Amino acid sequence: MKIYDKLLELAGKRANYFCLIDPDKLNAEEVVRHAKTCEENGADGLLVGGSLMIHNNFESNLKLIKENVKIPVLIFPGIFNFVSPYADALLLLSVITSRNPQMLIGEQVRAAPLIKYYNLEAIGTAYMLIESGNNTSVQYMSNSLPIPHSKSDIAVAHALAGQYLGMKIVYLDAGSGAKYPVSNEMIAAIRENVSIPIILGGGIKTPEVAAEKAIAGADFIVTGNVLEENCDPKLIKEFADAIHNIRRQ
Ligand code: 1GP
Repeated sequence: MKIYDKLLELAGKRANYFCLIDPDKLNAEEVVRHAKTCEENGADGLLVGGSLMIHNNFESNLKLIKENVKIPVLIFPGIFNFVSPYADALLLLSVITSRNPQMLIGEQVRAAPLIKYYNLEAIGTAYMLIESGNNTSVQYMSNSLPIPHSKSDIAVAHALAGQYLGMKIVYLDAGSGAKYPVSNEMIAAIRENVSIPIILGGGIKTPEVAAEKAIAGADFIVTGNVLEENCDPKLIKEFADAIHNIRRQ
């Protein structure tokens, strides 16, 4: 079964929980422990990626993660040389809120031949950056303006454009370490207008807020920062339980 079909199946049943792991911030031992702790406490999948690569350990850490968990491992390529065969799939992001051609198509063209070479499943992703109270790494690194926090109509138009262009998933991101997450109103407005699954991340710090976002219509809730310094099994379980409680049937 393709990973995308699996994601559709999961999204049809309930809201789901993804943990984001930045391989650059963890050594080999830490990355295995972190990935296993996420799986054992209810994560439905792992996103692996980040905005910078300082330690040149992306591929070795990704391989270790893949060898140690059974849940889907998806590359979340903050940097487009993050293409590797040691993943179940790759979210091929186009930053559709950007007007920087390199982020819209340039980086994808660089990545595409390698994706084919590795026969990696690529999931075309309409990546939308939403203003979140501070200038986030992704905003700075992609040289892109985010959509203003309160402009749900602009966000809906972007999500619709992504869907009509054939993208398979919307990733609504306030950016890692956002001061505040994407609003419930914006999530609900997008949910009402598009049928493809919605991944939601950026600034999710408590299980209660994660549940709110799932109720508003997000199919996959991502946490990164909140577990980065302390990969607390109890907190992961609380996130997973709160999110899984939101059923779709
Ligand atoms: C960032 O959506 C992710 O792209 C996760 O954000 O690190 O703030 O949880 P946080």
